[in-house]
Amino acid sequence: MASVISSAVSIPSFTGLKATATRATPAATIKVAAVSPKQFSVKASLKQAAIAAVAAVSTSALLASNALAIEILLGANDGGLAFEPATFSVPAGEKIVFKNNIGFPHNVVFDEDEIPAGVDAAKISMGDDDYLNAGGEEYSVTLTEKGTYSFYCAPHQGAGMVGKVTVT
Ligand SMILES: [Cu+2]
Repeated sequence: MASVISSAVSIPSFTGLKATATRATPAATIKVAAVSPKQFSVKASLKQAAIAAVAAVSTSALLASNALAIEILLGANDGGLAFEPATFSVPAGEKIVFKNNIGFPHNVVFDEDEIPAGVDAAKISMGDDDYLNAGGEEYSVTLTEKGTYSFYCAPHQGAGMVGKVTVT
């Protein structure tokens, strides 16, 4: 009995817990008759706690994978030197993830003259000389002031790699 309880409580992972729960259930069924009702209720509540823990783990994993964020590709899929999409909207506070796709190095620099008043362009931009050099590298920024923001990729601004985000 004790071994069933301790293994059910100290499960390291969701997968491991599922496996243990499968094993523990028949054991509990067999041993119910041998233990007092009081012992059984303690065990049952521990099992319920373990089940609740599983629910909490799977819920947080789900939230992590669905975390509010918009992804902008650096370099269009057709090979163009562009943000994709180049124009988009996000709610204030939603993370914007710029992800290296094609044609890097790229970077993300907000135009200090085309962002809402009071926003510090340096705080939301990569440095002019900071680049995302490898595929899949990301730069994330969260904008909290509503308004429109223009940005560009310093190496490719002349080639038209510019964008605009509206924070709503
Ligand atoms: Cu670029």
